[in-house]
Amino acid sequence: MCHDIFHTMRLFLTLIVAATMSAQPKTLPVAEQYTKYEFRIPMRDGVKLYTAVYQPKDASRKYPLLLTRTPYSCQPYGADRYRDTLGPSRFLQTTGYIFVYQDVRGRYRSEGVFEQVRPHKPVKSGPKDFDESTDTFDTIDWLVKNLPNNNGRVGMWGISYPGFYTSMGMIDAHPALKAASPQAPVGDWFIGDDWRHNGAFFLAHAVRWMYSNDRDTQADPDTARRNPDYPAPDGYSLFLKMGTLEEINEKLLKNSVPYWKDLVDHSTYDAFWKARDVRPHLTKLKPAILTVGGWFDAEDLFGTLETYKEAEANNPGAQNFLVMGPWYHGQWSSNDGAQLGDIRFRQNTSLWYQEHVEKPFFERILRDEKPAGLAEAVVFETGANQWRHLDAWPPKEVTAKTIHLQPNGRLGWNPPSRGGYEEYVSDPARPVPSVPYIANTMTVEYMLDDQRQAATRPDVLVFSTDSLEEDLTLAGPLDVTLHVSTTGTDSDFVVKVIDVYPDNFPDPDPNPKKVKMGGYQQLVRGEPFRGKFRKSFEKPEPFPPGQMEKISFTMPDVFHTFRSGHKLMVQIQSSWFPLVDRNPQKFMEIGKAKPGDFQKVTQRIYYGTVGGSSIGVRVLTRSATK
Ligand code: PG9
Repeated sequence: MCHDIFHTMRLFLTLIVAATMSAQPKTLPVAEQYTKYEFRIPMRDGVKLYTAVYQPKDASRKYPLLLTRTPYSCQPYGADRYRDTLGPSRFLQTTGYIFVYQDVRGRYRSEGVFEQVRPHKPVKSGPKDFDESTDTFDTIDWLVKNLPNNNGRVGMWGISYPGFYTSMGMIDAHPALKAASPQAPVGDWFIGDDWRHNGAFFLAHAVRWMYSNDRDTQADPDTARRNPDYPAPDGYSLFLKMGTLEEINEKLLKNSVPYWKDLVDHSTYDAFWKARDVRPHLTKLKPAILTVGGWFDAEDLFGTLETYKEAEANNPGAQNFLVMGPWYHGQWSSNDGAQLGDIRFRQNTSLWYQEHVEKPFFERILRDEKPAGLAEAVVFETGANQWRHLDAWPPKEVTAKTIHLQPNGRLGWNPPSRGGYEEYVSDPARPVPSVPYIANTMTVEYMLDDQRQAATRPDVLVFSTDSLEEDLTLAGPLDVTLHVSTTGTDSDFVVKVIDVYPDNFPDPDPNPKKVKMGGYQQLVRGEPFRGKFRKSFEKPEPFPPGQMEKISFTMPDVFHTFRSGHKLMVQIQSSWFPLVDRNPQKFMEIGKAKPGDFQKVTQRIYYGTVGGSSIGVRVLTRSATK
């Protein structure tokens, strides 16, 4: 009965939302509303940074500033050449801000030397010592002292790499920086962001990004995004044929990308990665913070959640907010957010966020000088397709429960009464494809793609519940415990949590891709773990062949409702290619592996009362959802 009322309310709410679908506001062409100026702003060591300023033409009032610092170029260059749009959304563009874009040190038109994710220096060696935090400070100081009609209040925003620069700007911030919105910021590159997840190397992403971005942009100022010269559209066979990381570097990147070597050579969690871990520096933060990210962000989901979490833990009483939508990397600023891959959200989630969360955040703090007036966490509940306004993330109203692997491919809330294992052969010559279609880069939708093809493979273990009798909402991180053995000395273990749609689930209408949604296996969360790091990310250890070993790791938070009639499925496999590089399954420096090092092994995944395998989840109690 209770469930029925909830269902009816949900329907009613959905109708209201549909009736008030957010739409883009009308904007004037940028050059009609703004005048562009270019400056070279001096930093404390004398280096000058190129800065483009778009100043509202209407000089009858004062405006706050919105600053973005980027390594990707402030194009177009030239005082008479204007960007097509300004700021993170048209809602802010029409409202009127002084929009500022800056090339970071060493990129494009800025002087100095660039360093990828320049480590923060908590202690400076002298008054001229700099990092990204001081470059932001010096820039803001110059802007508020020199730009006419500014109201002395600055906001900062940036998506992805610019999100990292926003995080850096929040540290030891200039007093004029009142509001900061790191969006998809990097947190830690070995544990969960772009390049490595639990030590496993994100091959397809690294190849594409490195080629496009790791070059001397001062000498070669071309701002166009490039792709490596992929000789074939099918990344699976292309990368497989190339075989080793050395070959891929040679053939695709032509040995031309210095940063590739850093990524591959730093194969453990060493000083290189630790110096780039943003999290320890997120203390004593003064600006109000709005961290924004997507549940299906293939690049920086980890960094987003960790940035919010660290800012919350280390800065009691700070205005610190989290927004998580059903988005790919940056989708909240690039399209209406009504759909991702085959999954539809039944509303314009991006536009709604821009209008009802992002704009009020900056407006209230920078113009009205009021608290942001937002819920602590504005989070989209996937599966149920609703925004929720919560007073904590993860929500307080959760019950910790454990989903256990059981015999005969079953999942249950209790450990099985008898122990045992499931077995598969992992063959690096036939790795499990990471997507069920042809692609040579990491695709934006891989994190919610259909897993039906993977489920048919003999090297993918499948465990599932029965059809659920009522909705099940998971809110928070997923804690994986596996007991495994391998006949090799190293191996990856990929764990995927999947929402299985009922067989009679309707297809979309229109249905241009002719997708069949009945029985769809939507990935909700999946992560690889490189087995040699099971005891330490700093000191990898070989597996003793054939011996049971424990692996435990945490997968980034989800907020997903498995609707009644759906099933919860877990798939386990030892490759995910070419998303993740192939593990030779032999304990060694994988960057130096030769074709003959890759070996077939037999894996066992154990279930049981002791030494079983399970996923720890937080189940939301219904009264929590408003
Ligand atoms: N996620 C990408 C990135 C961030 C930081 C460093 C390097 C890459 C990006 O899209 O910018």
